[in-house]
This record gives sequence, structure tokens and C-alpha cells, in this order.
Amino acid sequence: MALKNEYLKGVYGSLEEKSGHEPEFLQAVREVLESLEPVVERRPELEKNGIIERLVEPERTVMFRVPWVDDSGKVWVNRGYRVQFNSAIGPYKGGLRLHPSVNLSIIKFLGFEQVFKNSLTTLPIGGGKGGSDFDPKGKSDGEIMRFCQSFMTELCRHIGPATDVPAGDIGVGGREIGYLFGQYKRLRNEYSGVLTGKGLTYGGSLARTEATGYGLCYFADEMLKAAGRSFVGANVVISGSGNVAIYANQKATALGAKVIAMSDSNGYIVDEKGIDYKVMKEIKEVRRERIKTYLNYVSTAKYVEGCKGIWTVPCDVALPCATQNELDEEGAKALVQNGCFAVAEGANMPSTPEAVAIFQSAGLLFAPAKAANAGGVATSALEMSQNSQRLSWTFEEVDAKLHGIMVSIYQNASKAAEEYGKPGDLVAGANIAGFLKVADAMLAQGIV
Ligand code: NDP
Ligand code: 2IT
Repeated sequence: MALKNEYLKGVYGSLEEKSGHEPEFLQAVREVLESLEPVVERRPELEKNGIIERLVEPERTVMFRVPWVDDSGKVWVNRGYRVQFNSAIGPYKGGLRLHPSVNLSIIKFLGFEQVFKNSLTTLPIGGGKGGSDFDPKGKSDGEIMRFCQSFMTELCRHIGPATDVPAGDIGVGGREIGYLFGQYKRLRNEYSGVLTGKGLTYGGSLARTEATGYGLCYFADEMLKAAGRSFVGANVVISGSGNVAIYANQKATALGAKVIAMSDSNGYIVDEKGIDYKVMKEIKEVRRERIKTYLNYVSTAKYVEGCKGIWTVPCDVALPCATQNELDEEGAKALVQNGCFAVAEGANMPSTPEAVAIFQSAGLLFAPAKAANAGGVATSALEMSQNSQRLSWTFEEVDAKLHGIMVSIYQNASKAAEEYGKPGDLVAGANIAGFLKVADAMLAQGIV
């Protein structure tokens, strides 16, 4: 889609000039600006106050050296990042990603998305993201610990419970958060809620581990119900086999669906009998093995090499839960041809713009990431509340709040889509609803 509004065209054009080497960041910005056309036309004060120019420029970007020593005594250096994108509605909040593909473009796209997502949660959190090109695969616990300690030795200067509160993302789970927390506490001599996704013995929240996957299914369930559909009896394909994918499997199954395929970056498994999330948890969380080993536990499953082929498995509902741009035009066409009727994004920006256009023109129900996967960060904000109160809520309390939040995100996105002339378009609705709260807070706070 071409941008028509002159103001937005101008802002995007100059960003393209400055950030032409940041394709993922430009992709994320473009999608949001396309949605905001009717908003800036209705509200001229946004242009007068330079809201969009300010929104696409991070408040602060930190890049740093992360030296660490491997088990043989050799020294390695990785690059660390923290992009503090927008603090208009609360302290910066967003995950840390450890993956060899990490670069500034990827961290900026994730931080930009996080601003709108966090606004949609209805909770007071700004947007940020960080990480490193460190590859945790095949590293020993000692190597992971030393990397995390070195990373935090620099990061600790820039974060704090009222400033910036990181959490997990790809390659960062409970183990890594523990090492990061321990080092922050030691360096700052301070016991605080500076990270979320913590272990339950040191300030973590019940249900945070499950939250993104559960929240994704709660959101998808609302979307399906509004269209007279449901998870009951549906065949579901989930890409990825990490934190988001595992608990999406558990919740989709509990809601009556059958999860017939899951993947990792090497390949995918199919089991028409349904994939057991408990086996997947053991393989991925405890043993840290590849998905292929599922066949050693369950004889009805089949393994196919290569991860992209997962979209050719016929299904009713697809939940991409691995990484950005994993579902392209070809994958989208295969899903549509095989009769898939709904796609809900658990990963951040997993569908390419071409794939989204295919889903929308074929009339599929489509739940965009910043709305559908907001349950993880929403529960992180609930963890922050519990830490501030020095209390912990039960699993049921947190889960009930998460469910309520996902229902309101669905309602707010649907309502915004309708109000701005795009009924049923949750991409536009989520972008607009997320934007309005941030823009109003920025307007109220002056030119900062
Ligand atoms: P994990 O590290 O737990 O799992 C990541 C999964 O995605 C693994 O199965 C991994 O396979 C696969 N994957 C990662 N990179 C690639 C790649 N380049 N190509 C193919 N497959 C890949 O991460 P999460 O489950 O936490 O995160 C998954 C997605 O969800 C990400 O987009 C993340 O930003 C998003 N997200 C996460 C939230 C959270 O709370 N954790 C919250 C909201 C969104 P392999 O093991 O082979 O690398
Ligand atoms: O993309 C995301 O929303 C996350 N990785 C979770 C961030 C958080 O702060 O819990």
C-alpha cells in the first residue's frame, strides 16, 4: 500500500534516507504509518507537534561491547544493544533477545512495535528492546552465565525499576533472567523488580512463563467467537517450539483444538494425533534438544527437514510463534489454498507485508502481533505491580487478569478499526488504539 498523506509520506521518506540500512525497522514503521493516515487527517495537532517524527526516533540507543570467556579460556566479544524507544506512558519495557541474527535494525523494529503493544495492554509501560548477537546454542551453563554477567555489567547503568525493565525474548528464558538479575543485584546492591520473567523464588510472577502463549489463544478465541467460529475441533499449526509456541499449544489444546505441527529453525514435526506440549516442554526447556528428537518420544510423529514447509500442512488456524518474516507470500498462499480461516501472530512481525495482504484480501481472520502477543508483556507489568506491593498473586488471579486484558485489547482494537472506517481490520485497529494513548501522553508532556 502506498502512503497518501503528505505529512506521513514526508516523515517516512526522511526516515528511509537515514535508516535505509535498517529494513526490519522500516517495515514495522511503514505498517504503522499506513494505519495512521485517517488519524493524522482528523487530528492536525499531531503534525503541528511533530508527534510522528518524535515517535519514529528512539529516545536513546545504547550499544556496547560484551567480552566473555568460554570454557577453554578463549575470549569472545559480542555486541550488546538497548533501545529505549518511548517513555511517554511508563518506564521502558521490553525483552532482550540473544540470537546471532540480532542487529540494530532488528532491535529497533522490536522496540518500535513494543511501544504500541505496551500501550494496548492498558498498563503503564513504555517501549524498549535489547539483546545481543551472542548465540546461546550449544553453550554451557557457565558460558551463558559469564555472558549474561558481562552483558549486565554494562546494561545496569541504563536500567532500573522506574527507568527501564527488561525481560526475556528469543534465547532469553528463566535461566538467563536469573543470571542477569543476580549480577544487577550484586553491582547495584539493590533488590528490586528491575527485570521480569524472574524465577518464583526471587520475585517472579506465577503465569508469566505461560502468559504469551495463553494470551495469544485468549485473543484468538475472542476473534474467532466474534466471527461465529471457535477452537473446538480446529486443526492448528504452530511454528516455533520455544516459550510462546509451547504454551500456545497447551492453551489451544485446552480450548478444544488439536495442534498438528510445530517447528524449530531446522525443520518441523507433524502428528495428526496432536502434539503433546508436555513432551515439547521436556525437549526444549529441560533437555535443550532439537525438535527432531520428538520422534524418540512419540512414534506417530513425522519429521520434515526445513522450517518454511510447515505452512503447507493443511490447517484451520495458524499461529506463527517463531520469528520475524517467517511467513511469506508463498506460505500465506499455501495456507489460504488449504482452507485456513484464521492466523494469529505469537511472534513479532512473523508475517511479511505481502502475506498480510493475502490474508486480508482472502477474508481470513487476522490477529496482528502487537495485539495478539501482548499477554507476555502485560503479565510482566503485573509482575512489576506485585514486586512494588511486595506481594504475589495466585496463578488463577494472574491468569484471570491476563484473560481480561486480552479481551479488552481485542475490543479496543475492533472499536478503533470501526471508528476510523476500517471495520474488522485489526491491524489498523491495534495500531490506532496503541498510538492514540501514546500520542495523547506525548502531547500533554510538551516537546520532549
Ligand atoms: P524462544 O527462544 O523460546 O523460541 C524461539 C523459537 O523460534 C525456537 O523454536 C526457535 O528455533 C525459533 N526461531 C528463532 N529464530 C528463528 C529463525 N531465524 N528461523 C526459524 N526459527 C527460529 O523464543 P520465544 O518463544 O520467547 O519467542 C518467539 C517469538 O515470540 C519471537 O518473535 C519473540 O519476539 C516473540 N515474543 C515473545 C514473548 C515472550 O514473552 N517470550 C512475548 C511476545 C512476543 P531454534 O531453537 O531452532 O532457534
Ligand atoms: O516481545 C515481547 O513483548 C516480549 N518479548 C516480552 C517483553 C516483556 O517485557 O515481558
